[in-house]
Amino acid sequence: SILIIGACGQIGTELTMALRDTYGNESVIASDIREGNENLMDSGPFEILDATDYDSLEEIVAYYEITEIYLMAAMLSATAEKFPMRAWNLNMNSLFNVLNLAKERKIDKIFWPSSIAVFGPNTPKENTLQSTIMEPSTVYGISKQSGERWCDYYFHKFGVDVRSIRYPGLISWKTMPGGGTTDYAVEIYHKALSKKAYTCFLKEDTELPMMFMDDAIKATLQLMETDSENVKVRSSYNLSAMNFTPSQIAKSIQNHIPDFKMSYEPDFRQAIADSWPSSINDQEARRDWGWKAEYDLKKTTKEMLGNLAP
Ligand code: VAH
Repeated sequence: SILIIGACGQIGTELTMALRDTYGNESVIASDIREGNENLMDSGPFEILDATDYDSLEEIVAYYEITEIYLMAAMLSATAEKFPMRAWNLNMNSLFNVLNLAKERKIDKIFWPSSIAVFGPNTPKENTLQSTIMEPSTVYGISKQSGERWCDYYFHKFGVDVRSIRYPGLISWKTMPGGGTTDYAVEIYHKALSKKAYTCFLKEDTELPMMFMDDAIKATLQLMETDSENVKVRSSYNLSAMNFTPSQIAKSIQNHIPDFKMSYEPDFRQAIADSWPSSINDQEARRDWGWKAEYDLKKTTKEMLGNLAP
């Protein structure tokens, strides 16, 4: 069966539902440091789990006969800048726990999320390649770059079947935004509907790679379901869907809510966003396991407003 660690997070919540739809509720065990929404809690097994606690994790793996783990627990970029050592401890020790379970052959397969945050200020910003200069300048980015190196090492050294995706900023409506620099692109829809106005913490021309959650979930399942020999990248795959600026997303909202007002008050998160690329080249994901994005900004705005509208 499958265990999701961090099942109550932005990706975890939707990944749990998608995996339960695909493999059946009882075969997908959700776990997190705290309880989640009733939909997630009522639809299948749930365990309170601290992802850094190896013994508790090992117990759950044995009890539920877990064969695959999706490790979605992490501290995101903005929060990690406030608590560097807590972020490093959570992001790295949770990964070592899962990699070592696989090394001991206690589980067969792992999914671990990386991020465009692995790229840094001197990475070429347009059409950023799979393999390029990577000097991340955020705690979160450093932990994701380091995690990628360990995934690649455990695959080559111990044959651990760990697979990973460098997610762009993710946009979804089923959970509230939590600590991400790209989360302005989630908050904006809530505020557009509740206040017809949003004060953005990034400058209007800050172009970032973004993706609607349905595409991110589709890619995750596609990568995990493809044959192991198709997975040529064992650090983490670049993945791309769209890239836009705060002013562009504001305009797409104004197509639905004409009197929506956008204002700008950049804060500490501007420096984080400025260190990341504007667009990503994902030719390897297309080549190796048939990746193709479906949602552009127009479709994303329609979906977000449609699902969030009272
Ligand atoms: C963050 N949403 O903002 C995450 C993501 C690329 C950004 O890693 O930290």
